[in-house]
Amino acid sequence: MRMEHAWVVAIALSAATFANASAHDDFRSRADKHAPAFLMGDHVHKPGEWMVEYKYMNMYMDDNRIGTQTVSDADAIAYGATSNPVTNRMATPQQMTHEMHMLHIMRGMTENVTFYTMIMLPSITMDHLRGPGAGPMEGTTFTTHNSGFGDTTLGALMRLYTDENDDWILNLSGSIPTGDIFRATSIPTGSPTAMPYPMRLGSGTFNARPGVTCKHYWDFGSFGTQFQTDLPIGRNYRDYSVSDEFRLNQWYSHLITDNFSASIRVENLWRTNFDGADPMTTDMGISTNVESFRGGYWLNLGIGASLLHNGHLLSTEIVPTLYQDLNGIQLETDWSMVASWSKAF
Ligand SMILES: [Cu+2]
Repeated sequence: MRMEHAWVVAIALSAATFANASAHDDFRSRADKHAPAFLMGDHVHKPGEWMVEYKYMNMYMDDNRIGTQTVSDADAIAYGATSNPVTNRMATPQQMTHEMHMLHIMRGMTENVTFYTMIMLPSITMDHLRGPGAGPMEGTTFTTHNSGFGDTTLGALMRLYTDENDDWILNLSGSIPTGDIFRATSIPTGSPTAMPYPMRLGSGTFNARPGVTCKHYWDFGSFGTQFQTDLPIGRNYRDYSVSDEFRLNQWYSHLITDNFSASIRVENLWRTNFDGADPMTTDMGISTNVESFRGGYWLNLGIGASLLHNGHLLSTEIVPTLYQDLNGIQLETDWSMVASWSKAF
């Protein structure tokens, strides 16, 4: 094809897309215009339009699990005495609360390209029980806490295809390592020791975060499917890298009215173990320092609702974990919840 012809085709295609987009605004202005609250990267904005979202997430983890089996704190310490590698000699984690405040800003650049950023503020609390390695302190408990900036995500959402009822959106994004990965605490032993892996605020690496979302709208609701990854590139300055993460989601949102919807979502989540090792965690006195005890599979259910009022979108989701199969011994995830406010300008 000659160059002039290519331009004519390109202009005609973008004109067609633009015409379509204006004609099918109805479906994209209802309570189900965004995916359920936990998800991101599922929609684009009009050129020049901004969106601001505040999101609060809370993940609650209580009790340890070996593979698919929940165990007591005493059994967690006993398991660590013979596991490969040996661990939990100093202490075992008992429970963790992982809170996250997130600011999400989007801006439509063209009809089919939207830029976005996510700024994260995690707040992490973990309770522990001391083991036989703690000598006279064995059987006592302690709590550690960490909070601050997490990693920051930047990206572009590219709408590959759209018609009256459908959107296909490619998420090209990555995170930059703004979250601290090396803080010490004196709480467990009286002298400074490095925070274990799950207590750290960031990955320490640049991560690639590609994903893809397909949505289909009906008069009565919408269906979506999303594949989203989080892939650390290389190792961080502490000489390790966190899990590769793969999330596959399917959801259905049902419109009760145009301004109120209820959703059900199923998430499959896979994580690999960590690579490398922080030199400060080679003493694996606690299972949260073991790189080979980080991966696994989780099956999550999301039950959500969204309310659209005067342009404000309020969304919430309760996310029980239905099934999980964890490498080695780890804290099990019981449930998560998320609440979000967003508005487009
Ligand atoms: Cu948005």
